[in-house]
Amino acid sequence: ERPTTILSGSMAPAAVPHVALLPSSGMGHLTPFLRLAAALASHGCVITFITPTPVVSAAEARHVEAFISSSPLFRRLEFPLLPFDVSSVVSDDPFFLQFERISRSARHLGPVLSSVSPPLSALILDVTLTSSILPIAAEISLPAYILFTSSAGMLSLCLSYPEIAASGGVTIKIPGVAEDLAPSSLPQPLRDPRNLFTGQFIENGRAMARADGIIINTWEALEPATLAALQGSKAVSGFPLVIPVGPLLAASDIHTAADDLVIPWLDAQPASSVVFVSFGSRTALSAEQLRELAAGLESSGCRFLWVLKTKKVDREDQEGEKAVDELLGEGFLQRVEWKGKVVSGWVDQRAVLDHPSVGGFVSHCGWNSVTEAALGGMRVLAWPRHGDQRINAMVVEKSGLGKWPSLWTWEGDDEIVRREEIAGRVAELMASPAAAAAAAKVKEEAVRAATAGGSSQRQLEDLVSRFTCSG
Ligand code: UDP
Ligand code: G50
Repeated sequence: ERPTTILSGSMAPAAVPHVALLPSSGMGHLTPFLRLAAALASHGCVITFITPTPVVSAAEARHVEAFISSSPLFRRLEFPLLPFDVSSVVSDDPFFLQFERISRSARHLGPVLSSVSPPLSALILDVTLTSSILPIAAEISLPAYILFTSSAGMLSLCLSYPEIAASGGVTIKIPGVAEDLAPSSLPQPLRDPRNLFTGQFIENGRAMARADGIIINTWEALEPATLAALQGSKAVSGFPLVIPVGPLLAASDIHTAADDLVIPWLDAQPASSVVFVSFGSRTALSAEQLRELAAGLESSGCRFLWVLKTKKVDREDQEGEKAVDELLGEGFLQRVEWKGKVVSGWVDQRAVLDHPSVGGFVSHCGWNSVTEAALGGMRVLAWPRHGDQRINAMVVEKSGLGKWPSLWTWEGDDEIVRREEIAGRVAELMASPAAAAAAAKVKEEAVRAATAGGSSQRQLEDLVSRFTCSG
């Protein structure tokens, strides 16, 4: 079958690549897929966006909906999932369970992909689905690319981990990252070999070599040593191509009620005076840690905007003001009213990071947040909490985007980070012109990579031309 043709500006027939995108679950995974879809469409691709249903969070449902209706180049394809008995696996993480549920429904995806019209040129799948979905694409001879949703540092770990686990993990050598990584920087679930995530991670790490390429939302100037190490191993036969296309730019913005509270408040604050505090879409701090953070922000002397999350999945996340006050300490909201804002619910983080009143970012270092901070030129105080975030925090520190107090605890540790520590580090970040200048330099490089002629734009063009050849 031949790809459809259109007449280009020069009247020569050109193939229109038709690409199917398959995200897994969680906003951290959905977001780069939406951004990649927009980037591919701007390079002339038609996109079929596959949604495994039901989705886990309300935010995912909303964002897919808004995205699909934003352009006729985007088509939506629902992939209904088989029922899945969660009692058969070791994990209580709703997102890991969804990775597994999608994987166990994989055999129904082949016929769906074959029936799409016009025929597909390629499939781009989420890294968490690698071992289950690559064989399905291979069966129907469909070129398959992985979208790796985290840093190149984390990709290097993911590719190295099967061997590290097999050898008992005495030294944890991660090419381009660390000669001997501290075990405490590995994602927490990997400590338990029976954990659902651990099995998936090892199988996906092994299977990745069979992909036609690994697309990643990073860029040469942000992770030069790691990308060089990864791309250098192309010499090893069978090692897949690593394609850095970042920073991926926003696809479509969703405006929410929380934004209506936040943006006018920011408008009224002095330039670069506000520290933005957020731990992403799926990280809730313990009640004790929340109180300590509140007290730390209060005594830092800085203005702050804090997105408060008390539950992992947003559908459960609606706290009234009274509950928040009890949680953060009696009278807190009233005392800080003149300089601090606490919001619960979704705020448009990109709009916040681009706001001139915001001068710093306390971040959990989810990879999307790191790339957004880089594009906003926003200095970061890294406070990783879970999973890949310590590896990402190493990138933040090494690139100059921010600082990581590596002794600060994360999920699963007994100790919490005390208010004096938090206050000191926040005040230091906000008072440092050197930190602001270093972050501004990271922004310059990020913008250059994403601009016409930049390294990531060239990678995208190459990728699209590969779709056209193999479609
Ligand atoms: N995000 C947002 N508003 C919120 C929470 C999150 O816009 O209130 C966005 C954030 O900008 C990022 C994504 O959701 O693009 C979260 O992905 P990330 O990788 O930073 O962290 P995760 O949520 O997966 O831990
Ligand atoms: C969630 C998490 C930890 C974590 C990741 C999460 C990653 C890293 C990439 O999404 O994204 C990755 C995840 C799963 C997999 C392979 C690679 O099987 O809590 O590290």
